[in-house]
Amino acid sequence: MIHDSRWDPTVTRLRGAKRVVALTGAGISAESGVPTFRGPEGLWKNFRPEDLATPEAFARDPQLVWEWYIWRRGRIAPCAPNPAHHALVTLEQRIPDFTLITQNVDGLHRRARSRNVLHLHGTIWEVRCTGCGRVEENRDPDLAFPPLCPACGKLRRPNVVWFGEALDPTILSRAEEALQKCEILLVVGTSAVVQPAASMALWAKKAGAYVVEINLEPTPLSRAVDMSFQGKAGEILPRML
Ligand code: BV8
Repeated sequence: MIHDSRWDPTVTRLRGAKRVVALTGAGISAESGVPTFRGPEGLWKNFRPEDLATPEAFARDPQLVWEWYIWRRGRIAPCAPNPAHHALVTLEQRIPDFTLITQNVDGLHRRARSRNVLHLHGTIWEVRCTGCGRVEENRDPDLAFPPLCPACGKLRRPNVVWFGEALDPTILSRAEEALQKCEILLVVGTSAVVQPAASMALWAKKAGAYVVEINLEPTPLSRAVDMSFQGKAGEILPRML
């Protein structure tokens, strides 16, 4: 990919920026081999989100929901961070105040050594007790059944935010605060469908940020952002830096 002069305003701003936020979705992990949710081979293709990523689904059929997450763990485990994840680590090292807000539960930003990461939707590598709320790391890829809590004996679930569930208020307010004060927001690899993440770019824009979108294709955000670059995050982000 040659240098695109349309990048210049973004690159110039990034050079002098003090406060930058990156908001990422499943698309940033696509080049690592992690299936996206709504892409051609998307995770949701075989299942509808309402069928599995909801507390009702887990209450109705914990086994089915659990198996879907174990299948996803198996899909994600061999995947490594890609140049897009690493580019955001480099950016974090260069920018005095950098916040990474991710919708992803795959843990690849942490694996790439990003430090200030807000996981809006939790992580697939932890379980949470449905009884006492105890959270523990759990990377077991073959757990055939939802594990029981050693403390209270109730079912343990993936420590992710399902549809219809509220996001962690602390994480949400830290994200809001970062979006309110940032000079630049990079929105990378999200279809901008799931709320409240999909509204975050508009919050930043309203607060005066310069908003840049990087995505393979246009999204509902594309008209509202300052710059929209179509292409692979794994190519555009490293080149931009
Ligand atoms: C809540 C965790 C309230 C689990 C997920 C307002 C309006 C309408 C609906 C709602 C609303 N407010 C709330 C809702 C309901 C709901 C919602 O948003 N529904 C949608 C479907 C309309 N929201 C909620 O329920 C949220 N909760 O608001 O609570 C509340 C308050 C108080 C008390 C009770 C309740 C919770 C939502 C969280 C759901 N959990 N995940 C799991 O992962 O299993 S969402 C799931 O989708 C993932 O987190 C994923 O990250 C997220 C968003 O998808 P994307 O990341 O964007 O991925 P997608 O595949 O869609 O897109 C990939 C993009 O990448 C594409 O654009 C593609 O072009 C691009 N791409 C691909 N390859 C590349 C690329 N780009 C660049 N480079 C590449 N190589």
